[in-house]
Amino acid sequence: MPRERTTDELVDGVLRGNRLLLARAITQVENESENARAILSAVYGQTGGAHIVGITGAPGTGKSTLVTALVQSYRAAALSVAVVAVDPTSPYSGGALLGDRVRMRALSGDAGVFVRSMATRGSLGGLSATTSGVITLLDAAGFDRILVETVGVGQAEVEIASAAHTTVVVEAPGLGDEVQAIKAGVLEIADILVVNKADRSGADRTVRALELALHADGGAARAPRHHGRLLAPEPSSDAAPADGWEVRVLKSVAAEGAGVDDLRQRIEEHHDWLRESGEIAQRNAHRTARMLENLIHAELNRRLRKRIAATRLAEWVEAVQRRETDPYRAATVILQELV
Ligand SMILES: Nc1nc2c(ncn2[C@@H]2O[C@H](COP(=O)(O)OP(=O)(O)OP(=O)(O)O)[C@@H](O)[C@H]2O)c(=O)[nH]1
Ligand SMILES: [Mg+2]
Repeated sequence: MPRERTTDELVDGVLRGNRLLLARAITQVENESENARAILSAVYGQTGGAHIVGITGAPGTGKSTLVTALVQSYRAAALSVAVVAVDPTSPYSGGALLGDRVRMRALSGDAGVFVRSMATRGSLGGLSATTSGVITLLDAAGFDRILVETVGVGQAEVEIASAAHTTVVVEAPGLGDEVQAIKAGVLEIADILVVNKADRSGADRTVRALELALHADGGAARAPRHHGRLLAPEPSSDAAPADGWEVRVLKSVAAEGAGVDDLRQRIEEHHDWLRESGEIAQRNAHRTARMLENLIHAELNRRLRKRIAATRLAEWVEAVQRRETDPYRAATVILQELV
């Protein structure tokens, strides 16, 4: 049995980038343990250095393969990188990535790489406080880039965009023919689109369909975006600001490493653009606001659960069943007693 580490030891270990202690601290955050909050609070002052990149998209589009290849590209560029896979269906240690075993083994002894799969989305569901806690730890540990892979199923895509500086949406050939199949929400959150599996037929059609959908709003895609929302109304339809970000559609064959360096470069361009345009401040404000909201929700939920147990909920249920009261009135009365 490894001995329990004190909060101070974990904080110190995280800040020194000690992998073992970092892993322990992450486990504490995942388990929402007693001292998780103290650890996060203590390291938070040392965060802000990492560029956080969300990689999202439909199941099986090749996100994990792409992330693995991206990690190598980052290492070749002498940048350290941490990977968080949220609710992975294909674990990095095996599964669909068996073909990459050799490459991953080459990475596993590398102090500049840290890979963590998270089997939980936290007690609230969604990409909530738990994931941003893990990102906080990795940031504090000094990684230059943090890649967060989530399977895009509606809400998860939007949430990753709130947690990341740059959002990459991964598509694969096969849906390009039907523009209606391209979810509008996906286009709204994407800073960069990638059509992976470009070795398959129909890749160019998918690229064109995406480009068409992107430009369907008369060039609005070139205006500064804040996760889909225009920051300010455009003065005129063809006057995209000089410092606007252009959402481009790239192609890759992640399984062969093709197009991966280009993708990394485009991510780096977005990183630079965020800083040069000042947009980084807005994204960080947005990230912080979401983080605060999530933390408050989580804490409120925890407190309410604890106190609702003491409200003799069963008695209220019976009273409603007997039609002595109704759920609407009951909820109001219970809440009044709680807060
Ligand atoms: N033909 C082809 N296959 C690929 C490519 N990239 C990945 N694959 C394969 O696609 C399958 C799914 O790859 P993953 O990387 O696990 O995809 P994923 O998006 O992470 O999947 P989930 O996490 O389950 O959503 C695997 O069998 C990969 O080998 C590619 O560029 N071309
Ligand atoms: Mg995956």
